[in-house]
Amino acid sequence: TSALDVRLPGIDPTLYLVTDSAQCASVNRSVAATVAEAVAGGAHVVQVRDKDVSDSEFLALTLEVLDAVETVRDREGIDRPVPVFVNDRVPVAAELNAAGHLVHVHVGQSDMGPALVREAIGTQPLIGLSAAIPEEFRIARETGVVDLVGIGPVYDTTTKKDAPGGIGPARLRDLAAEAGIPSVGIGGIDVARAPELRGTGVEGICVVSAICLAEDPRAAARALREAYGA
Ligand code: TZP
Ligand code: MG
Repeated sequence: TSALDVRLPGIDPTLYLVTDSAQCASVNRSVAATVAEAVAGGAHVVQVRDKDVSDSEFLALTLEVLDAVETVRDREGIDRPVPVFVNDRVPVAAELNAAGHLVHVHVGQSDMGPALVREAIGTQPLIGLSAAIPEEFRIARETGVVDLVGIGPVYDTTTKKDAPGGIGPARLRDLAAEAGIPSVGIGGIDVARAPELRGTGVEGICVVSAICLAEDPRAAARALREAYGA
């Protein structure tokens, strides 16, 4: 049994969509509609990320996304679970889970630490963590509570304003090999670059603008999966 099966049972992390509300709005499409189309096209992990709204607005947005995911899974006959992560916002995740939803939590290095997140949300939800250097992976492994790491930025990106420069596919390969936890690459990934990430050892690719800004997010998701070779 691989680390993938243990950490992410039944889940297909090949293509992971992180939402950006402003990018979706700029192409006159809701976040939920973008998610629905992307899931139909093969993005089978979703993260709701919005740094610019209140917790109550974020909660409402996450409920819309959860509903969109379940509706599209039904309609398209997608049997695998499509986990929905929230970025940071641990209290929102705890509230949703207490209400009977299942949402997962992704945190960055300057957010609540994974062990505290685990205490707050219990054993069932998945925990994702952004990591970029071996020391961060070591700590993530030692806590024993991190299910998925996001490695990046792989390429330069303008989506995350404070992001450092891209580490490149070779460095991604080194980090993925050392991670000891299932990983995805994020940052500046598009259809043109996805082929460079084949064989780097990550379980999948994670994108924001390549789907949120796409004219047709379903076609974009399909094209990304194909370009990545999955
Ligand atoms: N974390 C590292 S890079 C990034 C985040 C949230 C943004 C990636 O966005 P894009 O548009 O796929 O480059
Ligand atoms: Mg954060």
